[in-house]
Amino acid sequence: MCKDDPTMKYLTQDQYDRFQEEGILVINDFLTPSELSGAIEGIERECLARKEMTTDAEGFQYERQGEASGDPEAKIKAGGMLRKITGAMRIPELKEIFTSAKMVHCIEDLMDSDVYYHSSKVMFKPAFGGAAKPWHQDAAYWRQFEPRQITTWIALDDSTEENGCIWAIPGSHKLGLIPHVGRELQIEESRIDLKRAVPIPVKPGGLLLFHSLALHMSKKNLSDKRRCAIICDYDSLPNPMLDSYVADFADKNGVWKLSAA
Ligand SMILES: O=C(O)CCC(=O)C(=O)O
Repeated sequence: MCKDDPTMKYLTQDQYDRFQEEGILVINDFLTPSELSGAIEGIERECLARKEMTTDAEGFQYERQGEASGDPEAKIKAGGMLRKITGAMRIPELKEIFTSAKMVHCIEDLMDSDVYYHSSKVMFKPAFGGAAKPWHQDAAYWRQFEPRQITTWIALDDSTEENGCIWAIPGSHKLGLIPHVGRELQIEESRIDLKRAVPIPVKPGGLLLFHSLALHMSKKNLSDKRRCAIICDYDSLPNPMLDSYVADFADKNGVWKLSAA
């Protein structure tokens, strides 16, 4: 497939072609050093403001006992060991990044359409036991919508095989939606050609993009280094966003259209 369009705003033709072919793309040094340090400070500030919390609340979720940590009934692993924050867009430093002209231009290039906000989160993957995220396609969580979203995943730490970087199967976005099972909504490994799985290490500030049908996972973090990432999902259709924390930005239908500044 070829876009061959001189109006591309952020990506090169080669990056565009690679994304269409593989459904994944890494862009190194996407964040400036000050965006990177600002994002970390913003997240630390939000965590500090909730340091007395001991149960999941306000979109802050703790790591739980169990391999995939997706069971809200399971015991929390250790005090203060956060797994994720949903609605990351509410953190001003992250909103700056998620709505920046370079980000919106990048997504516009890939979608070739308007860009709408869908959802966002921080994934901490803490040291000494951050849980695995089993094989899945993001579109499985959003079955009410056509699978035309793109996920952006930005490393805040050095994301390596040791601390649980993302693994993906290039080209798997062409397979359509595969059945997902279980509480965590995951794909049984017997359905996956695991020989084609590749690790995708990303340096701090690097951006990993994937199509909402691209198969991906991350392993448990048994290392002594945190592997934190910020994630924002964008839609190419005017679907209502899945984020109550920034509802003020939406129109009366819950749709937030992002436009490049
Ligand atoms: O950051 C990770 O380890 C996995 C994130 C992910 O795939 C998801 O939340 O859908």
